[in-house]
Amino acid sequence: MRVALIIIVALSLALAACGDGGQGGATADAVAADVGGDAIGVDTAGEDVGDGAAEDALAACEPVEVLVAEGGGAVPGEILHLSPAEILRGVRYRYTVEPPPGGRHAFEDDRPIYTPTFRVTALGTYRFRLDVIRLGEDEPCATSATEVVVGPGGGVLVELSWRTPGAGDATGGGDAVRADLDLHLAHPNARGYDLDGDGVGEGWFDDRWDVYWANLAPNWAAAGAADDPELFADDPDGGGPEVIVFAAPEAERVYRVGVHAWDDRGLGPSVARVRVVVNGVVALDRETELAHHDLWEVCTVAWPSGAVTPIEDGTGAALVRHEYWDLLFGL
Ligand SMILES: [Ca+2]
Ligand SMILES: [Ca+2]
Ligand SMILES: [Ca+2]
Repeated sequence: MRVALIIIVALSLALAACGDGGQGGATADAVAADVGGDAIGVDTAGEDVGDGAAEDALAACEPVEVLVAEGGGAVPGEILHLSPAEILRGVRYRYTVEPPPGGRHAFEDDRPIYTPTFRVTALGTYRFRLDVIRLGEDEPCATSATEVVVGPGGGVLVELSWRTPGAGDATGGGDAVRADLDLHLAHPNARGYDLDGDGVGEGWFDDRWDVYWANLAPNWAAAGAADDPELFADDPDGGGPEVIVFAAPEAERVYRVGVHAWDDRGLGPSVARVRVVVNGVVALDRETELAHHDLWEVCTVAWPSGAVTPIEDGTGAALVRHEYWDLLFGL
């Protein structure tokens, strides 16, 4: 094992050194390889570490275990470091990933590399596969896989998913094109726009104090990112999930969670589902139907108590502001 790791490190350095210069020949251009389905991976592109491996056309082919330095569990936002348990001669390796719904497919570094890194952003199980492929061939001669389960971790995690019945999408699964809903998390400093005319901004779309698709990872509280929230990605046409992780909220603050129906794509209303997880425990799990441009003010989250309180409209129903956007432009 020790020898194998030294080889991996040396090889990574060698690949890094020739990554962009073109001197590396075979490795320079062959990067992300689509192997069909949703899996997109990184490939070692035929780079060979053995001496005299050219004669290894019939090299022994066997599954090579994928090692994950962080182990079998992770939290959203964590970067995983993958490596092969050993390096065989006369073959190349290809990594691919099957993420849970809403998870991204791309590795952090798409150069040919034996030791790729991958950032997990969705809750659920990621399956990493390592194909062993004989040089000059396309199909793997051996494959292994390992799984990493991503759980919510500490602090606050907010997850939005949705289904759009008008898209023939009864379950939220599959590849149907759906409406575009957006998750928001507003800081108490957020002002945004005053669209109800009461003289106080509602906070949504504040370019510094609302976390949403145009403000994915603001710097709040102290310098540095440790106390900042992050929205990992905007999903424009799937069913989500969109996930905001806020591992270390500031004390004595009350934050608000919102969902805006940005574009129904002519498919009619969607059913939005929001889950708020506080220190690993689901504190709120609610659904509300939203029409085009509706804005659902979902709940408040107080810190450090972790209290999650649904926002209601005075009759006990969810507070949904209608045409929240049209008004902004006087439409
Ligand atoms: Ca979206
Ligand atoms: Ca207002
Ligand atoms: Ca900060």
